[in-house]
Order: sequence, then structure tokens, then C-alpha cells
Amino acid sequence: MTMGTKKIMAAGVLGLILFGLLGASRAADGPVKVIFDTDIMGDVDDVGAVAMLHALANRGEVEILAMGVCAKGEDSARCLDVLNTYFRRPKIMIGVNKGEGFLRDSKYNSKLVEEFPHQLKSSQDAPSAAQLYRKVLSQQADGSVVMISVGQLSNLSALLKTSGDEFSELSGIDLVKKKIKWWVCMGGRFPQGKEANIWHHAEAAVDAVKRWPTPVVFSGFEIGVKIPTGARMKSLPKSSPVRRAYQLFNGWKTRQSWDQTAVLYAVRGLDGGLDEMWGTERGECTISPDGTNQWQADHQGRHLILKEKMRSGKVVKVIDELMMELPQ
Ligand SMILES: [Ca+2]
Repeated sequence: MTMGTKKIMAAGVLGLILFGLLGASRAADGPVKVIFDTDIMGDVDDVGAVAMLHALANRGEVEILAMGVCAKGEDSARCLDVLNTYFRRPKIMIGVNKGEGFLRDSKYNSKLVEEFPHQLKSSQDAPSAAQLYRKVLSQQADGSVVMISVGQLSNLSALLKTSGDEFSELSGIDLVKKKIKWWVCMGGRFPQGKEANIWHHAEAAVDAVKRWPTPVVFSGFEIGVKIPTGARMKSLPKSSPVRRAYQLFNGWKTRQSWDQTAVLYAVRGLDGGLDEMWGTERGECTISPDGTNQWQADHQGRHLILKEKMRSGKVVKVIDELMMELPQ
């Protein structure tokens, strides 16, 4: 082997490693089919997570089956519609929380609805997320769907409580068990603590985490808090509602990336593609009625938590690159 050949081989290996670090396209395996449930309202990381989902869909890595809004903001669903419209996927079905849920002021929901095109005239016009998820799940192959939640667990608890209907004779729990292979949840603080997605609707969180019948991966508060992203948002075109949301939220300062970690792991991590980035620990997460959570490590547990492995700077680069996506 000549020195030149060695160099070429070394470069090839390095390229493969870098490709792996940045998340290789998994288009060859077919896109990951996801349902995305968000409380797009109080924080702006939901907007970043939606931008990432569209970027991953543009790359053939994900198919977005449906979206749902768990929070009770009047303009939250329309804001989500603004983003889907901008990314040229205006037909993504959006469900809303028709039951109890969390409400707080939003710095960007109404402004985005005022300033950018969308179809949905009112959140009242959207179907119940739990019913929408039933419809979508009933149409999918068994064990083929990944649920991503980046907000309160109101819609997921409601889904588990549903009964047989025109879409499926199965109960909510049985339908989830049959169709969903993973739930990736941004929620909780590990090994124990209090995190907003859980305690803002503790009753739903207690129910959903206790009864959810598939394996679950939690990306806890401690993962996303160390990943500041959005520094390049200002350089997006002014036509971008993602740019505008980050401007309205904090004037284009960086923001932590809790929700983006769940999207990234759900699409690129479940098959081991992000093992350099995050390890996992198996165990059992339990939620107390006051919204605090506890963690008990157990190698036979049905829950996993992400554990930081890689320096956050590299994760920031991957997330920022995807959040800077333009419509295709
Ligand atoms: Ca969120």
C-alpha cells in the first residue's frame, strides 16, 4: 500500500466518521414515520424543532404523519400551520387539545399568525388531537410509528383514554401498543427533579407515563439545557417565520434546545445513528402528583434516558444546520 493510498483510505474513514457524527441520511431504510405533539406557545424551541422536522423531511429521513398541539393557546395551532405552510407542507393535519391543558402568554404565536400565510382560521376548526392520532395510527403498519412529544402530555393521556371508533375498534392503549414502536419524550429531569412539560399538566403526565405501552426515550431537561442554538437565525431571509419567532422571543439570542434533541434522537438516534452523541440508560421513570419525576435505573426497565456523551458544541452545529433549513 502506498502512502497515497493510505492517505486516501484515512480520508475515507475520517469522512465516514464525520458523516456518522453529523447524522447519516437514513433514506435507504425509508423515512421514520412520526407524529409530533407540541406546546408551541411559551418557548421558542418548539419552532426550532418544527424547522428541524421539515429539514429532515426534505432529506427523506422523516415522514410527518400528523401534528398536534397540547397547549391551550388560541393561536398555537395556527402558528404551527404558519410554519408548515412556509415549509410547503400545508396539508399536514393538525389536531388540538379539546380537554384540559396548559395556557400561558406567547411572545410569537399571534404575530406569526398576523404576518404569515396559513390556512387554519381558528383552532376550533381543528380536530381533537387524540382523534386525529387514532385516525392516522389506524392507517399505518403495525409497530411503524414514532411518537415525539415536546410539550405537556395532555394529548397523549387523552389518546390512551379513547375507545374504539370508526377508525379502529381498539382502545387507545391497544392501538398505541399495536402501531407505535417508540415514544420519544422531551420531558422530565434526571435522575430526579421538576420539569415544565411534566408539571404544567401533572395529571396527564402521571397517566401517560404510567400507562404508555411501548418503550419510551426521555430527553430530560439536563440534555437540552446545555445546547444553545439559534445564533445564525438573523441571517435567514425575512420571509422566514422561524427567523421572526426567534426575533420576537429574545432578539436572536441563542436559546436552549430541549425540543430539538427529541426530534433529532427520534429520527436519527433510535437505530443507533447518534451513539457517538448520546448514550442511554435503562430504567423506570415515575411521576408524582405534584409533577416531580424520579428515576430508578433497571436494566429491564421499559424507559430509557439520554446521557450526554459528546461535547455540546458539535451537537449545536448539527441542530443549527437543520434549523437553518429553507423551504424546498
Ligand atoms: Ca415545547
